[in-house]
Amino acid sequence: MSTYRLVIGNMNTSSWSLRPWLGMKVAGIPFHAESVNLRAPDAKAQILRHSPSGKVPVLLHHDMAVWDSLAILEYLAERHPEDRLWPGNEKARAVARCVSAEMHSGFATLRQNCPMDIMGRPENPEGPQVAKSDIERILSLWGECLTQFGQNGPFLFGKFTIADAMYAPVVSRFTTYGVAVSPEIRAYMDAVWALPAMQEWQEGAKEEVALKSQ
Ligand SMILES: N[C@@H](CCC(=O)N[C@@H](CS)C(=O)NCC(=O)O)C(=O)O
Repeated sequence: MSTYRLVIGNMNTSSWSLRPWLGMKVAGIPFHAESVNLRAPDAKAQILRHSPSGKVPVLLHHDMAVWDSLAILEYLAERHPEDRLWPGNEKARAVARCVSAEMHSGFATLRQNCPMDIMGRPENPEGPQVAKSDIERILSLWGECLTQFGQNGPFLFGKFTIADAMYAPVVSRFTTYGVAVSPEIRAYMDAVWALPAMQEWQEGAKEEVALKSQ
């Protein structure tokens, strides 16, 4: 039985939850997912039972809680070195950490104006225009990673890594908001979107939205 419990938010909208969930699924690390409906009146109290920050995702493992998406992925990369969650090459690994940290701490304009909504369509069609400079920076860094490090597979560093998990919600946003991209970037986004784990997350989002409308 899995010893990991991952507490996540709504699959349709919780972009931070998608990151470790996808990383663990793609790496094949078994875990039990528990979700909190972030719109429930007692959501905060439910989350605080597990996560000292009052936010999801949180990974529960034995007697400890790891309560931040990137920290969870780092914790798993250390515990499962055989899964190579970071690139093996030192230079590629440093760049993968930079782009992951840049996503983690930045792009606030994109996050505010183009929130992840897998099943929805933008309420704010101006969002991509407002977030133009964040979008341009992401497209540029994706292009650089793919050109420099992406020779051995369809992902930013060839094989799927934490960097792809960190940007998966952006792939969703660019898809649903209809951001125009080059064929090279389109191929990258298609590879992320087509991952069986990404399909599973989308199915979960679909079921969640269908239940809400009943
Ligand atoms: N830096 C955190 C951010 C987590 C975060 O903002 N989570 C949102 C959901 S996507 C949340 O828990 N919101 C509930 C709240 O703030 O009450 C991480 O990477 O895990």
